[in-house]
Amino acid sequence: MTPLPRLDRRTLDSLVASGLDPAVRVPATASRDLATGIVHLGIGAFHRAHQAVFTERAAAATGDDRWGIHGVTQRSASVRDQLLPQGGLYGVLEVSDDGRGRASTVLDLVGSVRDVSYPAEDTARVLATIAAPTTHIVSLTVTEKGYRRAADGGPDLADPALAFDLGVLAHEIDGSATDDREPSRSAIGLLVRALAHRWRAGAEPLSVVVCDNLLDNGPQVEALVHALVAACPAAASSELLDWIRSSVAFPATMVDRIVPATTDAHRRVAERLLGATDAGLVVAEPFRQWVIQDRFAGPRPAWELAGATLTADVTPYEQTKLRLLNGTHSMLAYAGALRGHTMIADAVADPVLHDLARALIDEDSMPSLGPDTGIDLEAYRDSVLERFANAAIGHTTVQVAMDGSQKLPIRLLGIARDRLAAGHVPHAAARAVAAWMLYVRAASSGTLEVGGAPVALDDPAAARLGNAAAGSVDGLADRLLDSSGVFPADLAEDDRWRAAVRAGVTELDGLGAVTPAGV
Ligand code: CS2
Repeated sequence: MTPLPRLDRRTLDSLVASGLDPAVRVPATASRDLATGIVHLGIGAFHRAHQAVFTERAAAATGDDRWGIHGVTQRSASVRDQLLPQGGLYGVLEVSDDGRGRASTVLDLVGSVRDVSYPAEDTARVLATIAAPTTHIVSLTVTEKGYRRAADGGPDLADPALAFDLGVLAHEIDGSATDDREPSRSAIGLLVRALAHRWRAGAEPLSVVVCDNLLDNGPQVEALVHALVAACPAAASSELLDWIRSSVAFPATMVDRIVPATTDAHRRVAERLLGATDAGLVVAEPFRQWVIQDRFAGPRPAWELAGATLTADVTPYEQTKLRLLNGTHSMLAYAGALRGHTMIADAVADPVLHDLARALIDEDSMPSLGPDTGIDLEAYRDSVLERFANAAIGHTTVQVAMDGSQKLPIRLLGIARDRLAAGHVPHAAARAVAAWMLYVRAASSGTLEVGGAPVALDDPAAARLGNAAAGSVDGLADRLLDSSGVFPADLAEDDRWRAAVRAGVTELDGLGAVTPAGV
C-alpha cells in the first residue's frame, strides 16, 4: 500500500481535484495569503478547535485577509513540528453520537494558522511579531496556572519564574541590553514583556483577548498586568503603565467547546476521510460558543459572522458556563475517576453520579446565579448534560481532573460562598469538593487506578496537596480545608461549610467503585 501523503496546501489541492469525501470541509482561506493580525499564546488543541475556527469562518464570510494567526507554543516544540510542515493547515474532527451508539463525523479543515513559534528557540520572532503594527490582537489560552496568580488573585511574586520574568521586563522597559532571544519563563511574563516591546516599537494600540476559564478573565488579567508593571523596578514603568491603561484593551470572553486529547483512533478516522495524514489533528464536539465583550482597542475579525456573540456584558454567560458546565464537569471527573470511569460520558451515564450532577446544578449552581441571568438555565443544564453524554468524543475523567487547585475556586467555591451568604448550606457543592479531596488523596498516595492504569496527581500544587491529604479519610476534609492553600479564609472558617464538606467526604467515600461489569 502506498503511504498516505501528509496534509499541506499542495496535497489539499490535489485531494480536492480528485474529489473529497463530503464529510470534509475545505477552508475558504486555504489558497489566500493572510497577513498576521493575531498572535496566539498557547496554541494547544483548544485554540485550534475554537478561536482559530471562528477566525477561519470570519475570514470566509468577509474576504478580509488581515487575520492570519501566528501561534506560540508553551513548553514544547511539538505543535510547531506538527503544523509548520503542513503550512499551518490541520483538521478538527467533529464527533457526536445519537445516544444509541451511532457516531457521526465531520472533518473541518482550518487554514487560519499561518505560523508557529516555540519560544525556547524563537522568542525574538514572537516579540517582533507582537510589536508589528499589522498585529492587532494577542489572544491567550495558557490554562489557569499560566497566569501565576497568588490566592488573592494578584501576581505570585514568590514564583521564581515570575521573578525571573520581572527582571527581563525591567530591561525591556528601559531598553537596556536585553537579549530578545532569552525565553520568558511564564506565559504572563511573556505577555507583559511583549507589551513593553510593542510600546517601545511604536506604541500602536492592541487588544489582549484572554480565552481561559478564569472569572472575569480579561479584566482580571488586565489587573494582573498592571500589578506586574507596577512591581517592576524600571525607571520607565509608570510610562508603560500609562500606555497600557490608555491603549491596550482586555475584553472579557466566555469560551466553550469540549476538546478531548486526540487519540490514534481519531487519527485513523481522519485519515480515512481525508486520504492524507494530519499531525496537527484535533478533536471536538460539534458545539462551539464564544461570547466576547465588545471592547477592542483597534480592528478585530468579524467573529460575529462566524457565530460569536459580541456584547457589552459577558458576566452572565461566563458565570453560567463556569458554574453549570465546568463545575459539574469537575465533579464528574473526580467522582467518576474514583468510581473507576475512564470517560466523562460513562460517569454521567452512571445513575449515582447523574443524580449527584443534577443535585449540584439544581440545588446549588443554578440558585447561586440568581434570577437575572437572562439565560434559560434549565435548557442550558439539559444541553450540558447531553454534551457530556457524547460517548464518541472520548473525553477522559483524568484530563478534566487536572489542576484542581486552580480550577476549584473558580468553578465550585464561588457557588459555595454565594449559597452560604444567602443562608443556605451548599451540601451538593460540598460533595463535589469532597470528591476532589478523595481524588487528591487517592492519586497522591498512588492508590488510584482508572481503566487499569495508575493515576498520579497532576496539579501545580501536587506536593502541598499530597502532604495535606496523606493520612486517613477521617480528618481529610479538615486537613485540606486548613492547609491545601485552596480555600479562602472565609470559607475555611465557616462551620456550616466545614460540616458539609466532612459529611460529603464520608458520603462519597461510601460510594465505592463500580464493578467492571457495572454501568
Ligand atoms: C474542562 C474544560 O478540562 C476541563 O477542566 O472542564 O476544558 C471544558 O471542557 C471546556 O471549558 C468546555 O468549554
